Amino acid sequence: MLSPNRFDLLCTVVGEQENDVVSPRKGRVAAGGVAELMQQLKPKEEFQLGVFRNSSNQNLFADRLFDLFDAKHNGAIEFGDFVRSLSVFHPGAPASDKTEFLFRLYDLRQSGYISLEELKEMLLALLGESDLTLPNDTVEFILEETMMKVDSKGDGKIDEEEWGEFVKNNPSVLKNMTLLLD
Ligand SMILES: [Ca+2]
Ligand SMILES: [Ca+2]
Repeated sequence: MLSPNRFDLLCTVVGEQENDVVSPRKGRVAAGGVAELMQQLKPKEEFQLGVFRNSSNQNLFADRLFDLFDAKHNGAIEFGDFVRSLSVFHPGAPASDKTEFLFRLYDLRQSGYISLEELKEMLLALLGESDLTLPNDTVEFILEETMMKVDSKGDGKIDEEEWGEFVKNNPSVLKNMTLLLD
């Protein structure tokens, strides 16, 4: 089950690194919390998590990210798991790891494939991130185009193999999967 405040939990690891398990705290933490967190962990370097540009529309990503980071699925992220999960965002992490991580991120309902509906939710979340407003039919057009491009087997959903092919041909998709050093 996803909980809307799970990202807050994730961010509480700041300043609690000596504790093994992340504990809840009050108030919302901006998606940029991960960036802040990285600054805490590596004070000399400024990290930015490309997925999260602003704080208002991150819930979808945040919930799903929490789930992916929560290796033991016990509603808490242990510090070691957290660091291991974050390593996939390292610029030097293998593209195949990033590709797989993104697939799992987009497969919101963990059905093993990305449906048109999931694609839409992600697109709308991304548009929200960038404060871009598009008319509905433009959104539908982008979705259909994307699905057509990625869904090489033509069954209306994206499996992991199709996703891998698509990313290989469109490496810019992984752009958001790298922590940018300023
Ligand atoms: Ca799915
Ligand atoms: Ca397909």
